[in-house]
Amino acid sequence: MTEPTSQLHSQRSIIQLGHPTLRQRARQVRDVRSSEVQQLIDELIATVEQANGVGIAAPQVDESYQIMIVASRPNPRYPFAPEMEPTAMINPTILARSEAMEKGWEGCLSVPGVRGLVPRHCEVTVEYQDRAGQLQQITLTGFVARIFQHEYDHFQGLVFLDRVESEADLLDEAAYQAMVNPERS
Ligand code: K3U
Ligand code: ZN
Repeated sequence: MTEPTSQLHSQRSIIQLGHPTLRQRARQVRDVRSSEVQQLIDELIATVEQANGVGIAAPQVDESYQIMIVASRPNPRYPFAPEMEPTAMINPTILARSEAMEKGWEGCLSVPGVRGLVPRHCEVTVEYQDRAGQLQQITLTGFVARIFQHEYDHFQGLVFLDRVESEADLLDEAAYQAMVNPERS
């Protein structure tokens, strides 16, 4: 029987808030097709899958490069989120942002135990290189746009807590789970 591809690649340790790399600006990737970059992409995919996340950015594994993985799937807060194969987006730029913004719940693998309501643009049009080095342009909406903006912030040295507008918009994990699954608490 063939194992899922991600299990053939090593996971990386995720650094936590307080580590200086999370506050640095990430560098552009020069050679997307190099074996080092391809290996880092595979490790990021293995890491986000193992952590049950919906996205990850390379600075979170202490690699200060503009590489993110977006891996949307439906979840209790976003039941209509699309199920996506983990997708690498390299050297992304935002070409357009919707005026409309929406607050939504976020977590971060580098900030365990805290959830926050974060205002994000409902729609973003982005350009990025895929893992083959090809330039792609796409308009993202809803939860996928939210994941993208969360990961893009990691390239600027920002975390979601920096965008939370009020303390009332923060919950610890237990309170968040009780809100999402009230019957289980
Ligand atoms: O919040 C998390 C989640 C997991 C499954 C469904 C819905 C939410 C896990 S934390 C997560 O996936 C972050 C990952 C990070 F920090 F490494 F980038 C991404 C994220 C979660 C929620 C909204 C936006 C981005
Ligand atoms: Zn994060």
